Amino acid sequence: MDMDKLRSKIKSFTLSPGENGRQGFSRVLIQLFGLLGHGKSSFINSCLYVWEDGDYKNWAESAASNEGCTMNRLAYPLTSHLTLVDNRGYAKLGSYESGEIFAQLDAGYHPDNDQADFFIHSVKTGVHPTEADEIKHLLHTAAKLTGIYPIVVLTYKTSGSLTDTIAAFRDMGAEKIFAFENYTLEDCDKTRGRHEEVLKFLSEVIEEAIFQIDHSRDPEREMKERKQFVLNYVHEREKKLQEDKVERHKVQEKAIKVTQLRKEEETMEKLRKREEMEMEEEVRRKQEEMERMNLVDQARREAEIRAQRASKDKKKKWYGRLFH
Ligand SMILES: Nc1nc2c(ncn2[C@@H]2O[C@H](COP(=O)(O)OP(=O)(O)O)[C@@H](O)[C@H]2O)c(=O)[nH]1
Ligand SMILES: [Mg+2]
Repeated sequence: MDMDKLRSKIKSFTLSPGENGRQGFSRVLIQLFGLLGHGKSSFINSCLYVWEDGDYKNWAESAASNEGCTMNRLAYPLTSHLTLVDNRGYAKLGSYESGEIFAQLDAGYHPDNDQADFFIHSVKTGVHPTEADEIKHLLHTAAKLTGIYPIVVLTYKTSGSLTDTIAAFRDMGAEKIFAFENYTLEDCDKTRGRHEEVLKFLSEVIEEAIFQIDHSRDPEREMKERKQFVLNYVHEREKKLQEDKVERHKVQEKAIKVTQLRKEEETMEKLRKREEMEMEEEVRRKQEEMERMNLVDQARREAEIRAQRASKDKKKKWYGRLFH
């Protein structure tokens, strides 16, 4: 389909042919979730830029630093039936963040609320293996929650290994993967490839939305199930956080006890060593004392012998003189 046809398809997209046609849904929200700085706002800018086909503007306030990044959800209507939503970005992806995402997705669900939410996971090309598990969990849960298989938007198309990233997301079960080099303030020269890719993405969302809404059987029941799911998820997450806290506390206490025990052992060892040294000192002193006494004894005996000898000599001299 050429670009003009794609444009008119998006422009003429509507969901409510009758009172309860399309199950009462008339608007589609394209909700972007993902980590901070992964290009969600720039992607919205790219969509608006392509759609308006005028000058590039920083509508969604894309920012190079975290400070300027999107902190809450803001809606950007594209047509009266198609709205892009920039959600708060996350610094990391864990069960806490996933829980928030599910709660935000759920907040939009209501049969009286005429909108159908679309979960779009926006991620920089090049997924780190450690992130893969949490992303997989997020995609699967979002699919269960929305009844729509998440669409993955890869940004920074030319900066990472695109084939590997696409393969990784296919492994995670993502059906629709779009790769973009976003238009940014620094790089906004219109290219046919980028314009076409954005229009294809929007057209695909429309197709998917029509299919899903037509095939959802009982929106009232599904809504209840989703609400229940989010409640359970949040409850389980809180429980897990609490358990982790208790576990951390136990580990800390154990570490403190081990340190105390080690200190006590060290003190005992020092005491034992000191006693040993004192005993050795005592033995040494006693030996010296004995040696000293032996020497005194010896000297005394030698003096006696000398005295005896002297007295014998004296006697000899005396007898000698007497009998001469
Ligand atoms: N090279 C390149 N830069 C991008 C791309 N997408 C976003 N950026 C830049 O990355 C930074 C963060 O983008 P931003 O859209 O604010 O991310 P967000 O936090 O997910 O909304 C900005 O400086 C953008 O100009 C892309 O596809 N390619
Ligand atoms: Mg942003």
